[in-house]
Amino acid sequence: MTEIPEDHPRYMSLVTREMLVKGVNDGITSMQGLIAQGRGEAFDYLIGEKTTGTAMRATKAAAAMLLLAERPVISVNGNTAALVSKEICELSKLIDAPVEVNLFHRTEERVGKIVKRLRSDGCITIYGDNPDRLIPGLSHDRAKASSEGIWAADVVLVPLEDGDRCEALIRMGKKVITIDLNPLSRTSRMATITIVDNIVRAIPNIHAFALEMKSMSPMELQEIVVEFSNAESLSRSLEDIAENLKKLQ
Ligand code: PTJ
Repeated sequence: MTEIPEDHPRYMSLVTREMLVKGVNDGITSMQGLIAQGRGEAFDYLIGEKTTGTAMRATKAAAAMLLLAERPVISVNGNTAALVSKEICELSKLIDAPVEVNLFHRTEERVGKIVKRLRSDGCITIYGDNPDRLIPGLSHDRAKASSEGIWAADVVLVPLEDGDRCEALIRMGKKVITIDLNPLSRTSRMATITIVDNIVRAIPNIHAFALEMKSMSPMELQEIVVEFSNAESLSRSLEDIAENLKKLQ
């Protein structure tokens, strides 16, 4: 890993890059994952590399939806595992949600390595290495799911998701929460709740909200969810970008 000086103005962004390069070298992240990160970085730059108020409100609604869920599941791909494996395991324990490894560019070897990483980072129930169902309407390995995991879930947290699979999960009647820096992506538009933020900031924020709201009544949580509109939140995210750009002119 290249050592990044802590006083570099874009320290976090550069460290994130290094984590993904390490993910590729460790056989966890796909090469395509580096390209996906590049696109994410461009949008992160546009939103100012910080969590906006809009993203914070979406994060709060997501935490409320996860706390209300009967069978929440956290889907993990190669980028998520490289960037926030420990944080995912902490969230999984807090909200009592199993994790499922689900890859777009699936190889059994990579699934195995991600499962191993998640286990060593403290995840307890991990699905994905033995899928026994296929999500209807999806050709391709990304349709593979576990009957005890994503297949049976009512709410799925799927960071950095593929638009088609997000749509297929919604068609199955599931609620989908995604984290995607691109407010224009198909996934962002299809999801029930989109958090337009970097996954390295968003997962700890979901954890903090879930911890704070754990003692709220189902009615209070429901109110937070009902007040949230994904379409409005996405259009606010675009306004955030426009305002940030104006400041830079
Ligand atoms: O590990 P695999 O095989 O499942 O593959 C994972 C990737 C991410 C390569 C795959 O799902 C893919 O190709 O995704 P896309 O279609 O490129 O979508 C990724 C989305 O995530 C894009 O809209 C990016 O802007 C966004 N993104 C990238 N990095 C981050 C991000 N969003 C939040 N935080 C990031 N760090």
